[in-house]
Amino acid sequence: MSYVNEVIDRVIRENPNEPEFHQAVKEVLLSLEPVVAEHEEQFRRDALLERLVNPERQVKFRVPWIDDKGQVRVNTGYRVQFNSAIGPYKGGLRLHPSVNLGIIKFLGFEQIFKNSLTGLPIGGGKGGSDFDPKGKSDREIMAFCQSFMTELSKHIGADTDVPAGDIGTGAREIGYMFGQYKRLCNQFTGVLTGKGLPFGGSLARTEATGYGLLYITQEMLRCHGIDIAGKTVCVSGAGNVAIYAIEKAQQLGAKVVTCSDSTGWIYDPDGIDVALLKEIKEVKRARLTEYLAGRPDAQYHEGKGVWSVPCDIALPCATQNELHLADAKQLVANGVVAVSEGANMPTTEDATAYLQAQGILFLPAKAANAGGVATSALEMSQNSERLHWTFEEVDAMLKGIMVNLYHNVDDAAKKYGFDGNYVVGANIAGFEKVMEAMMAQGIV
Ligand code: NDP
Ligand code: 2IT
Repeated sequence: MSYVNEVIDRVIRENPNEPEFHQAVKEVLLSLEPVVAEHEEQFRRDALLERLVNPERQVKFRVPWIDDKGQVRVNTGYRVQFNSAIGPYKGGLRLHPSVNLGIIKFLGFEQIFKNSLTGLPIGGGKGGSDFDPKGKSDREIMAFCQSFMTELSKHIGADTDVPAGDIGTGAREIGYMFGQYKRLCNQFTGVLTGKGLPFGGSLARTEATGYGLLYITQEMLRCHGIDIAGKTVCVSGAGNVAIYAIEKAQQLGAKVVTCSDSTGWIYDPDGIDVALLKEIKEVKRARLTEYLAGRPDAQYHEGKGVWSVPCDIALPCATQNELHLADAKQLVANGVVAVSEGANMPTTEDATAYLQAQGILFLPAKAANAGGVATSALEMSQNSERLHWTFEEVDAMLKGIMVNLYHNVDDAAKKYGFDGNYVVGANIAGFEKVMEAMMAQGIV
């Protein structure tokens, strides 16, 4: 059995009931076969892959908080500090009832390679809780965030581990967590990113993941002689990533006709009204059904369905494993040319394989959505020098990072004979720097 397969088997055996983590490890390690083949003896001796798939540290903790009725509630908090070979652990905090250790490990593992691809000095980590923010009052959100940070504060720091937002964690939650960290540690440092602008946040961080997704997708299309202007785009999700992906796609002249949340989806043949979507999701925190009140010609459907709408470009921006083989087949039948992942691992293994086999341009999450964490790293830089950069400066850097990232991924794929396979390209390009750093730092 190959070294890569031995390590995959061991991961599956030693981490039962963590299917998303197995999926992420398999995808990365199988892509690395050509690099591993070049260094097999040394990697085996140094157990490089075994170290890569084992988090440096993982903490799991109780998060008690009191709801508005005076009832004590208990959630579970996690922080997985996966790999610090190239910088302090960096990655978001997910607040969603589906969160468990396996989900956080899959996200933390992906984050290692994504962060490396940005070219910035950030290691990989992820955290979160099974707390469900839906339907909670502001006071309940604050109570949860303060309790969560009371424990998390013992494990993070501006030069150790810098969390940020993810599903369910936006500017409001980061604000409450930052306030509690400062109160407990008596330090005003860049310990979190995605902060509010008055207290160390970076301009363009809110927009960064969605904007970055469009910058890199535009570059990929440009290199294949395709102009994004005039194209029809389907987006899933209606959160931070989806909203700013829709906004930038429209600025670039494309027409986005769908978005979705966990209860249903919108088809708006005239193009999604982003101002209305922001009002519903960012201000009112309401359901997508409200969209129809402002756009009577749009359609609302219960359940899933955005991938049934004909489009040139598909941008899954909601959650993992949301684009299945049947969806991929429908997209291809409808003439899709590119799929870029705004969410983390939104496309199932078989759907990815199918899209690639059909010659669809497929940009995996760790390349496509790296603009968010890249801009978080720019927020860390601004915090360190205690300066603020303008929106235009940060946005220009983000664009430069995404364009470069595309070419690094494309070059890595070509170098190993996988021209156009950006899954292989991203995994190899992300891995090479981490591997070099791990080898240089000895057995740690
Ligand atoms: P948000 O919480 O802002 O939005 C998430 C959106 O996806 C909501 O519309 C939500 O609907 C929907 N959604 C979430 N979970 C599910 C589910 N299980 N089934 C169906 N729909 C679901 O999160 P983000 O936009 O920040 O994150 C979206 C994705 O992008 C995630 O995969 C995240 O890891 C990834 N990502 C985020 C980055 C960031 O900077 N925020 C950076 C890089 C990647 P509802 O509100 O109804 O639950
Ligand atoms: O998945 C991701 O890259 C994020 N949720 C953003 C992490 C960050 O530190 O900005």
